[in-house]
Amino acid sequence: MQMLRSVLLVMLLVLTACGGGGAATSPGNEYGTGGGDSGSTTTDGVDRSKLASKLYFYNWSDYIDPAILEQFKAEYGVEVVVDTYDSNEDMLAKIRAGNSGYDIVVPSDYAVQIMIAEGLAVPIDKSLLSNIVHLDPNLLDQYFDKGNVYSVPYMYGITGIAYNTKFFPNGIDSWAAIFEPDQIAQFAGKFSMLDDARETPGAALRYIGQSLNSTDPAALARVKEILLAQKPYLAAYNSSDVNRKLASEEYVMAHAWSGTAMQARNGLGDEFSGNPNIAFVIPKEGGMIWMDNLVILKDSPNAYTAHVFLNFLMRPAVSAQNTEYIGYLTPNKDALELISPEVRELYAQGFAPDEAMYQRLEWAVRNEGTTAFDDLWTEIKSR
Ligand code: SPD
Repeated sequence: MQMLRSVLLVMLLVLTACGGGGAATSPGNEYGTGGGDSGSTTTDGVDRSKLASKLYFYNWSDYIDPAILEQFKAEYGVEVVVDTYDSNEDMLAKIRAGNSGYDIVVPSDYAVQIMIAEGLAVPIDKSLLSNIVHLDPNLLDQYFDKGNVYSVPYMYGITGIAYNTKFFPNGIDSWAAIFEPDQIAQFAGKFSMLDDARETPGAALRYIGQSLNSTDPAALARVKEILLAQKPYLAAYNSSDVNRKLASEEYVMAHAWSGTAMQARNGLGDEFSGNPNIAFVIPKEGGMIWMDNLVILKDSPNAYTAHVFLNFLMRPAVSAQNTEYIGYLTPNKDALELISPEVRELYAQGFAPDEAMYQRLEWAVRNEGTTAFDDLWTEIKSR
């Protein structure tokens, strides 16, 4: 982990220049068939005759620049149809039911572990992913998919508190600001927590000095008390439009992903304008670091086309454009040099981790005991 931390730090602070460019050069392996364009393998290595006319992408909301989908369609003639979800658990429930019709999903780390264990993912054919060379090797081969047999990283980020400096002129440094009744009463109905079985109990666990992976019954009992005491003051458990509600000042703060905070700060394309008062912090007690990954489903109807799309997303110019739009952190080392100075400046202001922050970040893992979080979350939500 130390190694990963150091490399990420170097990437973000020094932004080492690496090679760029990147038209796909993959061979046209046998991999499913599609009903789309006619033609044959061209200089980019893609066999047009095997492309489907549509690709079904099940992704988190506000997590891809729509212009990238237009570029893909213009180049390959494939329409990418996007449906969205707001938690790993919602995505998994839909996929487990089978015949979802989706080709690609974007599980976080621990959810990749679940998908592999449950046989929901197909092995990636790396001979179709010539652009994988642009990914930072230190962000590959993670604990949830050793060897990247089933997944490739899409974006990573951190979870903390996004807040409006107008209402918090002295900043925020502790989870107490969002959990303690005597501090939140004045902001009743004006803040949210993530609607997420791992994130929200995880934040409360860190607040009481525990690992966010702890399933110790006494710790979870305390977490339940904290979350139930907080609930009457919450506007909502919300993982979908926190960016918009922070930007419009309907919320004064929110438990949020770093990219959500960046979108609230910078706006999101033509969808809404940003608010320069938005800041982001990982509280002193710590928060979550996570990685979202591209996975092709076992029952994907268009696996060849899915690989072509993954390879397209890994082009440095495409990844940089996407990163700039959605505000998260790219694992593409050759995209980093293309990120604007404005976004890099916000990274330096806390929207990306620095060395001190890394000391208090933790990954969520999946094991036999972590089903306790699903039970706890069901109970909290039902109260
Ligand atoms: N709006 C896109 C949000 C993606 C967040 N995924 C990470 C979840 C980690 N628990």
